[in-house]
Amino acid sequence: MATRPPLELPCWGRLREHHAAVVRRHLRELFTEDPQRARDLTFEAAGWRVDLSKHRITRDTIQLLVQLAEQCGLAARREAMFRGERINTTEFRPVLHIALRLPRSRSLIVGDQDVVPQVHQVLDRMADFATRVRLGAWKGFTGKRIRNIVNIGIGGSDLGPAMVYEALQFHADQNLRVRYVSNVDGSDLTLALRDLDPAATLFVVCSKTFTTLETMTNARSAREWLISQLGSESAIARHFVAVSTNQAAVREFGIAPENMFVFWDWVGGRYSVDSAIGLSVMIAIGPDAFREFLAGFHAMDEHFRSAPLQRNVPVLLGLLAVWYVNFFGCQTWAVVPYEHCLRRLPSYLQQLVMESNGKSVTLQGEAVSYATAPVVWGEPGTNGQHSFFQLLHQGTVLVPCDFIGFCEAQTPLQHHHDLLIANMLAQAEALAFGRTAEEVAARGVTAGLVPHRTFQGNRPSTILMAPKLTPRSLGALIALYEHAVFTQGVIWNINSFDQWGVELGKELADRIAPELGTNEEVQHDASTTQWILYYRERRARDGRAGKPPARAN
Ligand code: G6Q
Repeated sequence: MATRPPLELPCWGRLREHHAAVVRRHLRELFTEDPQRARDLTFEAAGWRVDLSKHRITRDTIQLLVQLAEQCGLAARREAMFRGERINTTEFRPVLHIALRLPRSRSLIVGDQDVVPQVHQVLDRMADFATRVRLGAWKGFTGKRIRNIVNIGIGGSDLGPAMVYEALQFHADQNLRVRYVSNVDGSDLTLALRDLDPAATLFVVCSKTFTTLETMTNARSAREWLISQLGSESAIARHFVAVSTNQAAVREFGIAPENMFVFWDWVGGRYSVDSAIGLSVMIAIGPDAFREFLAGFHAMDEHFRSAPLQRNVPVLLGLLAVWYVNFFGCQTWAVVPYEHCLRRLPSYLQQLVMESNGKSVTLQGEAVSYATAPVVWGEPGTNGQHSFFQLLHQGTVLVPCDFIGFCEAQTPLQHHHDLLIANMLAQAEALAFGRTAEEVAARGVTAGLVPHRTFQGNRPSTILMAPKLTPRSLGALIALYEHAVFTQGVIWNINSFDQWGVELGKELADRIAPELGTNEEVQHDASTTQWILYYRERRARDGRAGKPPARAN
């Protein structure tokens, strides 16, 4: 475990000096000087081929970054995670999403218990339930077959399954409609339900704590909708299942233990799509495909645990973020999947990276003196090319990009796929090599326009490709990012597994919610008070002063 801030480690200084030299180099030169560069800086892991050659690095950079990882104790911290030590030190918990994808034959003893049989027991129950829903053996209250699945959850209990469901649409049962409701904004639930037949609708309420304001509010409104439509409280048993760690709260909500799927406090919300939180995905794609999804994660876990650091793809991706954030001063990172079905991946990774590593206090509780997680953002290609790529190519900020693509199309429209991949490769090429003023002029561009049409290049990107978007390749991709995030957290000496930064806003919302529906005096800052009074007045004037909003818990 790093006991010294990374800045005080010997190789941080060496990286600084090295950066001063590298920053003056252009990717054009680096490629010209080193004909093996593309081959040698392309790595393989769990079915993914990852090209780092268009990064502003040399072989020395990799060596120095790997030394940094060694000096920060990455290998020991990684082992501590895989062994189930309580590395989430502010919540006193192990971090064991890797256990969720261990094969049945393995064991992992935490405390005095082997967690692997527990994981597989839940997976088996999920598989049994998912199969019954898929085959129509699980019927609604009126005897109708379930056709609609509505997942209610937020944050880690929504983004994972929602992203994966969209990603695996071509693997999903087309007779099922699967929707995700997360926002406490009533529009979300209303729009999700307005064309659904309640008698054919199953709600999967996902909440680790089963106390989250948004999820419980949506779940209660969904329950009211169902009861009012089907005319009986008894309908709940056939139309609601829960995924949670909080058995008591699930029972209190009215969902019987046999309709509940558990997971454990050692699974962080944003690391939970491979737990029972993925139930809606399993119903959509089937248990076998879901097990393939887990196998993909596991293959990447094995690579992360055993590959030498200098060829360890998640480690290298994690270290590259450190390189750009701490040495180049990059503040953002773009993720651009060239695959329509991965359109929610940027949002998913936003949470994974920013909630995990958006921290400014070290594990020891001291303020960090260096930058941590970048802002992650992105949109699918090619759409992004027609909006923000201008800035990527000619703007004043340096934004490293991850381009993600697949060799095989998911549809018979092969020419679309060729165009898609051509665009991905073209963007990476254009970013890296640009077009010089001389090249522009040589193309006959008038002198006045030359500066406008010049591309500096030297803008870094990673190309990640797998043969096809499958449950397996998707699982491996998610695990790749999970472990890259882990690596960054180790270097930055922060706890990647808590999220105290979301608490204050929740607490204040809990206080403000009932204040909106009363006339009592409120005590906030002048601005917040002014808005509460303004909203109250409008609410009363427009005759919307119904019952005051309930407290979250
Ligand atoms: C993820 C976070 C957060 C969490 C949501 C939902 O790592 O902890 O996004 O998943 O706040 O929490 P519940 O699952 O408890 O409703």
